[in-house]
Amino acid sequence: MDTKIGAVDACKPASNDVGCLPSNGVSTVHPCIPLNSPESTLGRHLARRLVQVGVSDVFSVPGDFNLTLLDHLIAEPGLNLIGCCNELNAGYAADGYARSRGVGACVVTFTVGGLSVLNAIAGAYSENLPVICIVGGPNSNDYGTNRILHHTIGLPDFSQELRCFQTVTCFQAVINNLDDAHELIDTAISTALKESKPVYISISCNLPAIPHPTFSREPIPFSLSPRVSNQLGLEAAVEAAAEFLNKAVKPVMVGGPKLRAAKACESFVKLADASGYALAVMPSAKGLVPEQHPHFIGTYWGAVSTAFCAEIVESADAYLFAGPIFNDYSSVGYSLLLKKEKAIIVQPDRVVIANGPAFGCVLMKDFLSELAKKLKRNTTAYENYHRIYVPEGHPLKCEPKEALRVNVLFQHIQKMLSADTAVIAETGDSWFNCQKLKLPDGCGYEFQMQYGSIGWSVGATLGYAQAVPVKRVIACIGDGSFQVYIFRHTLLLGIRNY
Ligand SMILES: Cc1ncc(C[n+]2csc(CCOP(=O)(O)OP(=O)(O)O)c2C)c(N)n1
Repeated sequence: MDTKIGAVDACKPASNDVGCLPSNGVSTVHPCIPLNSPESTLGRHLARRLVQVGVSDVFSVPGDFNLTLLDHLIAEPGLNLIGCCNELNAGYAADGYARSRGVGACVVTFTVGGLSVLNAIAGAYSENLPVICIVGGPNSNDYGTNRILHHTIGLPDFSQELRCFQTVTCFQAVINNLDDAHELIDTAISTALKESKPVYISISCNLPAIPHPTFSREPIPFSLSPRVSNQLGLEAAVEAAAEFLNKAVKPVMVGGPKLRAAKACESFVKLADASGYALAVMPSAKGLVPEQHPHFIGTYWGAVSTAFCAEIVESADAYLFAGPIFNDYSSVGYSLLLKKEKAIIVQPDRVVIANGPAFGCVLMKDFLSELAKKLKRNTTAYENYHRIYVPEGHPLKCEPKEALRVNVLFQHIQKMLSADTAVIAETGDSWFNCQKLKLPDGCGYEFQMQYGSIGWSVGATLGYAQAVPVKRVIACIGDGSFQVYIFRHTLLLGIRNY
């Protein structure tokens, strides 16, 4: 019998398909079928769907298992394929892209690519970013055959990559059958958008070009049913919160990093406008709360807050935190002087009032908007801040021939900032230096405070800049973190030259 095992090249000239079986194989659909109906294919469907949800750039690294898929993505006029030198960079670029566009995508190859992009996907999970991670997977005919594939650790087990992604994505679609491919792709994409988390889509390498009736027409435009609050829960939560806050003498409000995933930045500002409350931001939410707001009192970060901010927040008799994450960093080693009985904690779909009631199925943006209508105006906390605030001294000027100091450098960076710029701050000293920048209205600000993976910012800068070409992106990166990128970059260039 002429069965070739792992015949990667067997049908390459005809179809570009990887690892496809010779004609005597067990396949029910011949993987090398001519592409006679390019419109009705899985590859085309995925390409159209990406465009429909707002992805116009896909970050990718080619490999044996995704070549046919990439051909279909390239063929889509609305998609721009950006080749990256390494999967980790592609994942970071998709992360940066999602921060600006609301969704990002990357395409890598089976296991060698998948395990390489995994760290970036974990980072996107920690930052609540919908990144669609697409992996070219094993030939559908190889499932269940006990074959060993290249680019794996050499065991006849195709689930290793999937198992790794299960812990860092909110949905996994393994597409090795055309019958349910349409449904799985749509479910994966909508879950990413609904949950604001990354998803994993593995597509068998032999399937993207095969016509199938489920793709026989232009996809119905993508639509997501909006999430809605439980109306009774919303009313009860607003009533309880208004009662709690209206009897406070000097209430404040503090924005947290989940404001973005909850799509509640605007309603948070509206609440500040209506209530007159002093407005602070957690360090991890820098860029999500307007620092030029008339009631802005700075960054609340416990003992390392900006001047006079902690005094006002911690002495308030009521504080509303919208979307906080209290981890070891943002809580300065769990040393915040906050009391649960004084706090209203608003999460993307839940409100907890002091030690008392919790209200589920209440969306943050609905809650903040409704609460704005019920609060008595109270500017006491802001007035107290204004009374004690002493403007910061200006950093010393640089003497002629003096070595450049970081504070002088950042004085220059500060002057470059406007609504037409965005700052990307890498983990390390850049985090702390960039925290001190005063962001003008409309100036973007991105960093990875929860995951803190060095090297993230270079890829993320590529993705962010690609998503908003009109903005000038200023990336602040320590040399150590930059070397992580350089190493990944030059290593590959070296191999290419060789
Ligand atoms: C992937 C990863 N590995 C290790 C670390 C731990 N770490 C945090 S900062 C840092 C050094 C960064 O050096 P540099 O970029 O020069 O930062 P700076 O000196 O500006 O703080 C390391 C290794 C990390 N955050 N992420």
